[in-house]
Amino acid sequence: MAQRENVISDESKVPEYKLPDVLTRFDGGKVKSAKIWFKKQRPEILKLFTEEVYGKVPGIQGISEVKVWETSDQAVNGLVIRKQLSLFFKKNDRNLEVNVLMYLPKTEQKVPVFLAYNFIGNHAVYNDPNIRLTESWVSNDPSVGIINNQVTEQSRAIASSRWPVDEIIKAGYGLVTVYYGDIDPDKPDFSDGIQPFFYQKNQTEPWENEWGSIAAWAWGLSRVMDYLENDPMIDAKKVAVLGHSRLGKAALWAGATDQRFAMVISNESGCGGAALSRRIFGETVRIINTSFPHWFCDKFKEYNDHEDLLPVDQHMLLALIAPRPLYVASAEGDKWADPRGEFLSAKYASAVYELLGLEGLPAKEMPEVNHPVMGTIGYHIRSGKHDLTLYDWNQYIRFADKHFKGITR
Ligand code: GTR
Repeated sequence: MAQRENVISDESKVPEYKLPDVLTRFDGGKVKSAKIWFKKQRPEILKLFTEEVYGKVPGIQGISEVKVWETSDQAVNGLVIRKQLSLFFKKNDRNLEVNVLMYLPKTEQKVPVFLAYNFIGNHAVYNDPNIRLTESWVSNDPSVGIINNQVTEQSRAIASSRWPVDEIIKAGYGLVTVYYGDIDPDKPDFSDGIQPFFYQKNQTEPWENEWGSIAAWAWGLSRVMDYLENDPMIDAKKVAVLGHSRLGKAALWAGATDQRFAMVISNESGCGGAALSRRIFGETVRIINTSFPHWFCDKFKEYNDHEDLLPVDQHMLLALIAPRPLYVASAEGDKWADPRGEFLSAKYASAVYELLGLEGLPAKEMPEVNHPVMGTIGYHIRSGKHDLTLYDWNQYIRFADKHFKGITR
């Protein structure tokens, strides 16, 4: 667990800081047109995040094989389609299996979907005995029968409060979910998961500027997207990539690196996600790099206690999502993730949306608790603690209705 003492949790203690301006070129000029943004500024910002923060993907690896385990139209009392399949990645003697679970509304039309990683395994998201149990490494939790890093029946549906499948389906969306540890087990060791696929002889971990786990998870979301583009039931032009907390960081990086994601949703992603690093409020670069030394590229550690030296800050990550709809959410009781830093980041990213002729975030000041605002950027801070709740999902559904269906509620 990260050390939570001696961190700034009081607004008056936030030091003065100067953010890099997202529309100022690194050679000092101003970005005044969409063309310069897309041709010059955006690639430079993307490169800096790649080289200094999340790390480079070292090579290309596509899906080697797809195995569909089942497509049932009898899920949820016969009202919903459940599809389970595995994506296999193979190279030399390596084989990685990524399990995909989908719940889709019954319709002849291709459906828009939310694509999101889960934390414990697909079987934990919904009360359905037909979901395959993950065989991947999972963080131990004896209270729910996760022992020797393997899940058991006891952990079925334990995360179901985070996955309101019925509401998602009723609104006309599908849910596509994957256990994030299928791509890279969340531990400070690079002997398993996807990274070793790219090692040269005798290499045991990624090089200094190569991917940490967040970039690997983001890469995995793109590979799931490769599959979704070929699934006749899915409207691949309407895939909203969503993630909570560390998986929100991964969703943002996936959205930045892969423009096929039509919408990006960050639920309480905090440090290294939506929150501004220079505020050093709550979790800081040093703290995150110490508690989770495997999440970012090694190079990022050079900015421990030196956030001011970062050539970028997280509002510039959010700006990379433009012109696509972006939602950033915070929780009042989640100071660790710096709600105000997440709001400000969304606000400063707006400059790029506005340059592109879109409404960015329709709020200059932080909105009140439980008062969502939705332009092309959406934001809310809800009451309660660090979690992914039905309240959050209801806003994401409204946001998707607005941008995918043109419906305002
Ligand atoms: C915390 C970490 C956060 C956030 C969170 C989570 O311990 O400090 O950055 O990622 O975990 O993923 O739940």
